[in-house]
Amino acid sequence: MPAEAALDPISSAERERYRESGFFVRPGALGPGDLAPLRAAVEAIHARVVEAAGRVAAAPVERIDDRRYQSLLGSTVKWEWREGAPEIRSMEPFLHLDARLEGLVDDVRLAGPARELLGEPLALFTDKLNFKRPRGAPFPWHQDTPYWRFGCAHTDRLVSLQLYLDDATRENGCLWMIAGSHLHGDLPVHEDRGLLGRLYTDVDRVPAGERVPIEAPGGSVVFFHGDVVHGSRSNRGAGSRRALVLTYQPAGHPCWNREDVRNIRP
Ligand SMILES: O=C(O)CCC(=O)C(=O)O
Repeated sequence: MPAEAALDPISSAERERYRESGFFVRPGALGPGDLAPLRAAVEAIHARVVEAAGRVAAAPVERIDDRRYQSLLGSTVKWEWREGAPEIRSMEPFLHLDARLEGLVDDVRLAGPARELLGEPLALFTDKLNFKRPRGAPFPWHQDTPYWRFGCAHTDRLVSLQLYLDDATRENGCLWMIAGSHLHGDLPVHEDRGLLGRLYTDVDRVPAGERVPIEAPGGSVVFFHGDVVHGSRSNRGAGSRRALVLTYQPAGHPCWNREDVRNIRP
């Protein structure tokens, strides 16, 4: 974190947007000087994971809903949907693989607004790294809360953010949000889509809400509620659309599906 990083308190407009729509965006919250080392760090992780997958003793690839998953380097790696593609779609957790990335969790530009939204000291809940390479698959509409409910009793006290490492556009598969969808609790899902597929929201059966593409430059941060319906389309661009996803919870709780507690430094 650069020494000059300082909390920019959330405005009443941002608070209202979060309350009414379930999200707000801070364009360019991190600058180019922050992004270059972060991009290098995530590419180093990608290379290490691909290398680990090629080892004879690597954990086997498992299939859920015919998608490829693999436990590598202490992370659950989801491979790109195209059969055989040696590209990571997303992996969770990932912060333990690089100290520069791990320190980001305390950065006031990320944790500060989350702390203001929750109104209490924070701990990390979970961390995910999404690569979305060119031709990377869409992320179907979904809410995060139903996924986390297995293993968390305080899903109403979580705040997530997505930090774009690259400029995000409709073409390269920016995030989309359905404004106000967080106000309705658990929404209908596609029961016939398999084990994880049944966590995808059936948007034809949810209350109407504006579908908002979050087009924003690299370094922008989207803060969002665990119940807001969100997703992304495939990457039709020539470059990656990489992003870090962090979720915070009240201090003192262990990370999701883990035993360690990672409190945020004030
Ligand atoms: O980054 C994306 O395309 C969407 C990711 C997402 O919604 C998730 O990781 O839960």
